Amino acid sequence: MSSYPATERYGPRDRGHGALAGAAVLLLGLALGALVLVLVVVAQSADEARDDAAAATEQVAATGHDHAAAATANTSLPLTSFAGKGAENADALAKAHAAYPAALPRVPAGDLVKVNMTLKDMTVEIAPGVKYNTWAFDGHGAPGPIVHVREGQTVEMTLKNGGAIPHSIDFHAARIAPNVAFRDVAPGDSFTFRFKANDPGVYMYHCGTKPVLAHIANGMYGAIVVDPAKPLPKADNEYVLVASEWYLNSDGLDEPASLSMDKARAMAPDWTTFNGYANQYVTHPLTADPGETTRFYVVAAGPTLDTDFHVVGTIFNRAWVNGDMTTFQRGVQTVAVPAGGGAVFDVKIDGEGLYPFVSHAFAHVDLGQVGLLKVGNPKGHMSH
Ligand SMILES: [Cu+2]
Repeated sequence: MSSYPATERYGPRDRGHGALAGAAVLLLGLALGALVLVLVVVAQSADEARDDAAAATEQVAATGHDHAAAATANTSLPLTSFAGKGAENADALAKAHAAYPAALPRVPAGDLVKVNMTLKDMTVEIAPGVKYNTWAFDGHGAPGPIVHVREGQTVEMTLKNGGAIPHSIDFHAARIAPNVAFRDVAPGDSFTFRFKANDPGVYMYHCGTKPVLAHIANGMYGAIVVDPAKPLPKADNEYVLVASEWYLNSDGLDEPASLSMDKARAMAPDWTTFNGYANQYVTHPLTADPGETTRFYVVAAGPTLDTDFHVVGTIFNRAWVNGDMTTFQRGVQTVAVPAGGGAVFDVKIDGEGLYPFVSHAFAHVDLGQVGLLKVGNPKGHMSH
């Protein structure tokens, strides 16, 4: 960039001295020797200026080239997308798939809630016929189990590492020194720590081992709901949705896919899901009866992208934005749930029908982050 002002500065001076020298030769021959000297100096200056400009240009070009080379090394652009590439018998596979149970489990009794998770490396399906090699909390795949406690309870977390490399668990619901509690656990080891759930909300938990992008992208995340001591208004149905995206190095149809770090860095997912499997609640809708209040606890696990939560055909009666359970907003259409964040939503739907819930950043719907709330027993189908 510095070459541009240098060229502007030296260019006009070069021309100015050249014209002056010509006039001097014609009108004042006596000064010829001195002017020749001036011309030599000016010419040298011009040469130096050109050299400087050329050097600067080379430097810019070289730097630009380095950036391009680095970008290529990191992302291997253009990336091959496997978006939407399911098996030929996708419909039958989708029907056969057992949907992740989204219903919020009960709060265990007592002051101390013991949570045990064993990490496993395992192959799961993330879309019909699409297999993926995950690092999974508690042998289920992604997301890990839903943890549900009440404000004031103590969580005792035991993490057993049955995987091949070190892992850890970071609870966003905890106020605790991460270097102690969220430390890496070596393969074959287990580690126990406690924290008191003093802050109501809906939170993400995830593996915090470096590179965190890879550990989350490989499925190491889940939701913990901390009920407030003073309960929220009654809801008839309570569902937990963990939104995330998947970055594949192959289509996963013949052989399981693994993580494409290039795509994860480029934020170019092949699939995005609620509870780890594309469109699973379209095939297996969540349910409610007409007139009931349905509560969604939504966590955006990322690893990188937000989820703009919206229920088609209704408006949130209550939205506890950012999972802040001290206050809610009314009459809200769409709420951004940031990667690493959570929020709670109530909808009271009187009319029978199929109500899609989506991330209204619609690329996510296209990639699989959509489901249906089936209210009553409606006739017909939604094409979402
Ligand atoms: Cu991990």
